[in-house]
Amino acid sequence: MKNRSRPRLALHRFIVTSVALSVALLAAFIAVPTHAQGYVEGAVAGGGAITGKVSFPGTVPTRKIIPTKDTEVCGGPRDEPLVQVGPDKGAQNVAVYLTQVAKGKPWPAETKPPVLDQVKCVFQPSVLVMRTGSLDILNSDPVLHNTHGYYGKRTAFNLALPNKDQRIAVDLKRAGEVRVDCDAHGWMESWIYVVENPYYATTGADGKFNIADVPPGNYTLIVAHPFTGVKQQPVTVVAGKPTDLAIELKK
Ligand SMILES: [Cu+2]
Repeated sequence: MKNRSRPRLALHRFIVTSVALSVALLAAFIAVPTHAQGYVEGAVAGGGAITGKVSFPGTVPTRKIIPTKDTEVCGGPRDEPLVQVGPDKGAQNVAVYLTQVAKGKPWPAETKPPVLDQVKCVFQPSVLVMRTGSLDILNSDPVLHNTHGYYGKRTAFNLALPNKDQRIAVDLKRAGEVRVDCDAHGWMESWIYVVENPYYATTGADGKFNIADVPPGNYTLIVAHPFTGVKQQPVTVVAGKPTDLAIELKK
């Protein structure tokens, strides 16, 4: 009997060792620093700016929102514009950012993590651009929000925030698009674009943006909005000059 049990013991040890090794390997992967690798910060010689205006021509599309609960906080039925468009057709809250930049200006000094707030059952902001790392989810309402973020179909975070002024930090570990819903209020939606380099902006109320200190060269500018999706635009930056773009948002 003893002899028979030995191979079993050996097998058992092998399994235990393998599991321990796998856990150690997994831990090594998880321990990767939260900020994206690959972008090199440094001084920019002869940098140029990318400036421009994003406009949305035509009729502003709307959707009907009919809150079915918490109406004392969330409000009543209404039509909400799907794009925030100003008087000169300028589209607000559009994310613009460069992809695949190997090196360039340093990231801005970090003070506090960005905040995704929930006010009267609406996410604020509706579009957020940030680097990988910490994001504060805040509930400014006296009702439960169940804030649920996704990279594609995969959950990035899923938080119940039952109390007013409750704040929970989450960690967005990789670049990409994160859609945020509220499982308690079906109409709530926000988009976070997690970027790999500091060349990004969101458009202001006039639709304008400015991305400064870009090293001369050819780039791809991403223009992203929840309604129109993600579009790419080639852009060439010349030393010391602004490159001005007129971008039309189209569905
Ligand atoms: Cu909610």
